[in-house]
Amino acid sequence: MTAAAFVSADAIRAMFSRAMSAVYKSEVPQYRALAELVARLNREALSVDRAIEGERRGELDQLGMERHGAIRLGTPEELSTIRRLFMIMGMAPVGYYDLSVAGIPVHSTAFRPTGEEALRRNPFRVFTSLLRLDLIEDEGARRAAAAALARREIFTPRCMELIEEFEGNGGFDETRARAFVAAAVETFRWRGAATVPAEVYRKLHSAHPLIADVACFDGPHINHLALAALDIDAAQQTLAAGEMKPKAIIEGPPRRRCPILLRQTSFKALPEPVVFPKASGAPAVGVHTARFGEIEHRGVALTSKGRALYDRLLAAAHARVPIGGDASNAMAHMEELRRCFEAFPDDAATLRVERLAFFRYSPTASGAKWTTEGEGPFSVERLLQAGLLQIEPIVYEDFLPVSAAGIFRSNLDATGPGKFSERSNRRAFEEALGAAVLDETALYQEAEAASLDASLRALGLRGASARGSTPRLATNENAPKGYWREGEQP
Ligand code: OOG
Ligand code: NI
Repeated sequence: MTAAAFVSADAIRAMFSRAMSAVYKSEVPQYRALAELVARLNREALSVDRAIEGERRGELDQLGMERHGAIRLGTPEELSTIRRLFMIMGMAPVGYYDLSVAGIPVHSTAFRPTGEEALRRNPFRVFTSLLRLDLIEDEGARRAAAAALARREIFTPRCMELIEEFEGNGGFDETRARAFVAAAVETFRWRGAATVPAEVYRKLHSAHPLIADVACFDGPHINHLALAALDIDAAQQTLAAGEMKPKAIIEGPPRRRCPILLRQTSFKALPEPVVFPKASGAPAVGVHTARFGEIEHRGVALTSKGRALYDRLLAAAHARVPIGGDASNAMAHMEELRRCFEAFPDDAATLRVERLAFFRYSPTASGAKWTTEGEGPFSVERLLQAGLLQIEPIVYEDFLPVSAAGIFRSNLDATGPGKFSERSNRRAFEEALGAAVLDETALYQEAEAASLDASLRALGLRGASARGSTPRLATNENAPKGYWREGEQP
């Protein structure tokens, strides 16, 4: 079969996310209700505020598509096969998240598309966690969990066959792509039956609720999907006023004119019936609480400097007004957060000049007509001032460990230990994965540099360097009219 007849990874990912959405809506009716609510609020936001529409033009066609989902795996083998499975959908592991510092015994990555065009076609990504039994004190629980995990096979034989076939041939035709999506969805379905007796479930649950969630079932059920809300504060208020109770606070930065990183909220996980096997007699019935629905709103990606400032301000707000166990001081916390973030510049120009955030450069309409005849010298600053070059934010496509821990915590029906002693183990994670995770900041950096490079070429300013590196600009010799002075390089 020729490469031309292969279905694209983007198309397979789109099929997969649509299939997951349909399955999850049928399994969790509250999620269907959330999707309807978010769609209505987004329509309202668009009709009252045309400016938002303009701002988000690039996002509109994917507004109703799920932005992400999350799964939790039990073994290194599961993680490495998941990497092969998501690769087929054009999703690569980006970033390492250590959640043990927040008392969650997992470490994680996000499988996601990395190209601009791929993200635009279908943004679906999967936050993927690997359980860390090494952090569990209770040896009995650790052993019971490991034994249950060793017995399970989370991929169907057909799914494994198709993964191998894909790797051998380099692609899928339409029929195989459909068969693959159907087989992949099987892995993430909900199982209403536990694989261990109720006593074992309770034992694992009391060691940590996450262990029970991962080790007592035959597969890594998708535990939530997330939709994009144009106005996440309005969505939070609407949820709070209705039947679907949201978590106490929106995770991430406060509301701003210039949104940064990622803000998230969710309705809380619901207790669902589970059947437990019994050595003799009728199976026992119990409940398990794991699955929920989430809303997200994304802003500009931050540089390492911007991210350090974000982390510092967030930590300050959490230190000054910690959210209590019952979250009764959520309002005071949000107010403190807003106050702390006054120190974070809130306009695109300052964010760019201070190198706090990443921007995409493009020539303006007048830039397109512009020639360098009789002009010069130029710098990025002057091209922006002269209205020849323009910027737009590069959207943050990743996750935030403190926020993720907050989401985990509000959806576990018990509070675990405060935190594990900080033992991040990226090496073990990457060994299990069978690959290194990509560095998210480098991806944004490259996207920014490539856009500047292409813009300078379009403006006829020669000497811009090859893609991917910081442009090295022309000197006097090879740029007769428009040129860059050494000291003015961006
Ligand atoms: C994942 C929680 C993290 C997010 O949006 O930050 C997450 C989980 O509960 O398994 O999805
Ligand atoms: Ni999430």
